[in-house]
Amino acid sequence: MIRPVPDLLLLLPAYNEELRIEPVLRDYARYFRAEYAGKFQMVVVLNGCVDRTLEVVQSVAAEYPEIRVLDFAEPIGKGGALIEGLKLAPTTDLIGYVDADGATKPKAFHELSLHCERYDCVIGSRWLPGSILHQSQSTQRRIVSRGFHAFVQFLFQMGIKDTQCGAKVMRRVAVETIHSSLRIADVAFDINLLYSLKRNGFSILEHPTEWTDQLGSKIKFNKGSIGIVLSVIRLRLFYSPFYRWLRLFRPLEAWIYRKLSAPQPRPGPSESEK
Ligand SMILES: Nc1nc2c(ncn2[C@@H]2O[C@H](COP(=O)(O)OP(=O)(O)O)[C@@H](O)[C@H]2O)c(=O)[nH]1
Ligand SMILES: [Mg+2]
Repeated sequence: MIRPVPDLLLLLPAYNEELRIEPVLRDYARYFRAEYAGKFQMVVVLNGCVDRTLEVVQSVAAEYPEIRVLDFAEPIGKGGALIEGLKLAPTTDLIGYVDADGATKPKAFHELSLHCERYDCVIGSRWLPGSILHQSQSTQRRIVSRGFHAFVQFLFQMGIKDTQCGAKVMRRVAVETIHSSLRIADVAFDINLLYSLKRNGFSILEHPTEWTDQLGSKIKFNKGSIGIVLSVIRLRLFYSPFYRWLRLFRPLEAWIYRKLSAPQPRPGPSESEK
């Protein structure tokens, strides 16, 4: 049962964000203190930062007890960081994530969370009528992004226009149910998450959101984006009836991933299911 005002836990995956994260943490903490009657917590999930992000987050957290930090040494990528953060689902009612660069403002995230009253998962969308996009992406990035979504739609048929928006929020039970099937650490993590939710019968609302493109992307498109395309194909194969016949090719798969320097999640229960 969700309380009248559910507990809300927000994850912020962050990699070398010393220059962008401080105002974002302050904005969120102040906004939710003023506007949210339930318990609100923020957990910043770092891995392998080579700048002062950890110190910056710790100094803001000293002022705002609702902020905590998790720091992993391994190069687990944004997806790997979120897989770790989502393990906190049992400690809250709703759990979500946003980018640490302030692309999603606190009010926009709050609005998404309100729809969890009726849906198991609510995702921000930059491609639905009603969405507001500030400082639009370059034409080249837009084309790549739309091409990628057409490819994802072709393979997974989820009918979701924007799988990659960095703002998503879910009910605890949905995350607890699907957590063991999260295995993709790179940018295809979001597709892994959404497809697992759909397969398990959870409802997903794609809701128009306000998004501000920020300069200074930290996402590494390893070796000409081949990594992410392979991840998407691998994910599709995983859910296909042929997957167990492909066991023979696992060493080849591991070799390709090493060559592409693609991030891998931390080993955990999900690994044993592979
Ligand atoms: N923990 C962690 N966070 C990451 C990693 N790579 C990117 N991020 C975070 O993921 C979010 C999205 O990255 P961003 O650079 O804004 O990507 P873009 O705007 O989509 O190109 C930001 O909060 C980044 O700091 C990573 O390897 N580990
Ligand atoms: Mg960004």
